[in-house]
Amino acid sequence: MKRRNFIKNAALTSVGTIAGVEVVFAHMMPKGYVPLAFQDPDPFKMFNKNKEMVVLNDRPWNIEAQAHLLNERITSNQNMFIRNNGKIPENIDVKNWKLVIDGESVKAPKSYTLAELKSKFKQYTYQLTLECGGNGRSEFDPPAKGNQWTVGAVSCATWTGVRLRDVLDDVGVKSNAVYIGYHAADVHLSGDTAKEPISRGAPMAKALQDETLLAFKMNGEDIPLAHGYPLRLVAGGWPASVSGKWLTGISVRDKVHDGTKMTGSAYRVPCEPVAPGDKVKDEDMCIIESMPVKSLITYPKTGAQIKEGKVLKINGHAWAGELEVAKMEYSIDFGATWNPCDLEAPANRLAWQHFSADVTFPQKGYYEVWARATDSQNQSQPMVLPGWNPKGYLNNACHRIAVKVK
Ligand SMILES: Nc1nc2c(c(=O)[nH]1)N[C@H]1C(S)=C(S)[C@@H](COP(=O)(O)O)O[C@H]1N2
Ligand SMILES: [Mo]
Repeated sequence: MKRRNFIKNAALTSVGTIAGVEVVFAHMMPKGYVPLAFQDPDPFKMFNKNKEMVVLNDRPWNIEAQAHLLNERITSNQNMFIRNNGKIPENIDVKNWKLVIDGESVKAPKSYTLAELKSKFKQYTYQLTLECGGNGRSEFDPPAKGNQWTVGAVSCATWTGVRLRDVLDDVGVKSNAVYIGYHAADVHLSGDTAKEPISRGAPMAKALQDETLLAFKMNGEDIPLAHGYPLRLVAGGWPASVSGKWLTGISVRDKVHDGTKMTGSAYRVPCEPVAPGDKVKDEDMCIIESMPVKSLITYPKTGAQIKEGKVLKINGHAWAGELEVAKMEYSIDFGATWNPCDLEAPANRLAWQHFSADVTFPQKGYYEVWARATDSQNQSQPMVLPGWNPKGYLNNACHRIAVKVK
């Protein structure tokens, strides 16, 4: 934030105007004073976020939750992380908003207004888990560049919209279709309108799933601006980067989509495991698809204290990309023994699942409660950091909280 204030100050002292208007008492302004008109907006107010959310970057905006903020069964806007690659679009004209479906593998391009999408196709609502591929990156050693997410780049809101499949059916897709790629209205940080900040996508099989939506509502209301108003692609269970915000286009491709952040090393991990710190060639990096099994203790907060002999109720959520979570356990002895948690079924496919347990402790002292989920293919979360990779993706290590019994 300082960087921009500095630039604006420098401009002000040389010009003596704000937005084309003379600053009459410019000579009276204390040295180093930042005029209100130039002060950075409060992101918590601007985005309607909980004050306990953590800002990782302001250019572009990247804001994460803390574990205890994610205790709600359905994530509300105020506790939902923001991950932007470019600048949020301004002056959105909803009436004239168009979604263009094009690409090598459509019979003929077609476009829809929001009103047409809403009236022409059946609407569906699903609760969908969206986790950033880089969630947990801060733990990697050697460190990986990028936003240093801890545990809070995950959400599970309800999304209402029409099925991408139904819209593609209406357009007419050729049999050589391989992939879809999205295009959006956000602006590249350079301001260059010829560049896209991000344009990712998914194979046809994912695009055609029942739960893959072109959504216009989040938790029953218009999608908040930061989360993709007025239209968003939502593909639960995959890296959230597939879920394009401010959606203006879908290209049906006859090859793997090659938009911004689909190629090189972006959202890719080594196809074969590598040693920490190894250099990996781009051609040896594979696109991340379904996210791995993971869980989060959302109650109580780490550092909780209870009286000796009392039961500690813990709860949280678990998710497993395309799969279901089959088993949830906790440990109070650093993973030596595990006890079962109660685990609920998901609200629908690709929604996270709630777990809870009554934890008792043998005596006074310091404990850690570790939580471990196992998916329907018998894959469990690792207790410590999993496979190191150059960009710091897919850290699904067990979440843990500290507890003091007094
Ligand atoms: N148009 C557009 N869509 C986007 C992004 C973006 O920068 N621009 N970021 C992606 C990434 S990397 C993530 S993790 C999610 C974040 O969604 P959220 O900000 O609604 O939580 O949006 C994805 N969709
Ligand atoms: Mo992301």
